[in-house]
Amino acid sequence: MSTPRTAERGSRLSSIEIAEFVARGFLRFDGIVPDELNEIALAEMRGGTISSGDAPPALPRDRYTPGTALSDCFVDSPGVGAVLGLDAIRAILESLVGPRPRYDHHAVHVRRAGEPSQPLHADAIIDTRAAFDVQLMYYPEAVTARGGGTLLVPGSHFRQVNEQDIARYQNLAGQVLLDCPAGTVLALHHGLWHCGRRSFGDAPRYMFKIRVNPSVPQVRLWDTTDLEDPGVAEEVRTILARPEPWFEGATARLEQVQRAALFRRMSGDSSFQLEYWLGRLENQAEPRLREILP
Ligand SMILES: O=C(O)CCC(=O)C(=O)O
Repeated sequence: MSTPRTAERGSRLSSIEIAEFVARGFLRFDGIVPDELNEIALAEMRGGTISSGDAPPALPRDRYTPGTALSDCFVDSPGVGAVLGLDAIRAILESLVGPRPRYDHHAVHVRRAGEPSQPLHADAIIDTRAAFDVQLMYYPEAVTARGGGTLLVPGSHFRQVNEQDIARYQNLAGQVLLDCPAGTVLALHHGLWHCGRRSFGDAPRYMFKIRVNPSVPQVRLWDTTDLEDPGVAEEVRTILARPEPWFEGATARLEQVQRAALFRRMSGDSSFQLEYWLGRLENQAEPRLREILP
């Protein structure tokens, strides 16, 4: 998986990174959070000052109403709150969901030693919106694939499912089992299939997850200046057309249509498509037929 660089400087994402997000449904930022913050955030998670939004809150401040401005959440937290306030993290969110994202929910996911695998799932229910939410997954400690690394199925985000309806799938070609340094953050499209995998480690693994909603139309929110470069525009198309190993032959076209439609919405380029897959679906013969029929 690539490690995008632009957000690490606190600047908005590039078109290549957005194309990766559209195609694969997630971006990965290795070690983007500095060690000092990782230590404080880990202590908050271990100590329960940052707890799961679903569980009785350790502190009243650790529960927020969905729709609250993210900037009003975790303001007293020197760990997780400071992570969310990092320029790099704000730049990622700004590029994907825009300024002033809204809090949806959060959870601290702990994978205990020997804990079996979670069923494969997508969060929430079948969601047919054109807008998308982003889920950040933040790992304050290094994670190994065998030590409870999260499993992701790249490119699965357009396969809209109801939560654990996909639980019967154990392994898919091209799946990613996370293995990452401390301070890594993933940014996921809300539809991405994932699960906490069995932990063969001997210590609990902590991960802070937060879902945010956009408060503006998700159009040209990233640094789009590079789209003027024909080389970048070509690379974007290549990424959007690239199949994942679990696509079966011509099935790839189904994903390409969805990717083209999402990139079209996000770029504001109403003529964008990959080959003619989207255009053919949009072709309305009736007006032309009316011209030639009596
Ligand atoms: O613990 C993990 O690695 C993933 C957990 C998760 O994201 C979930 O339960 O929705």
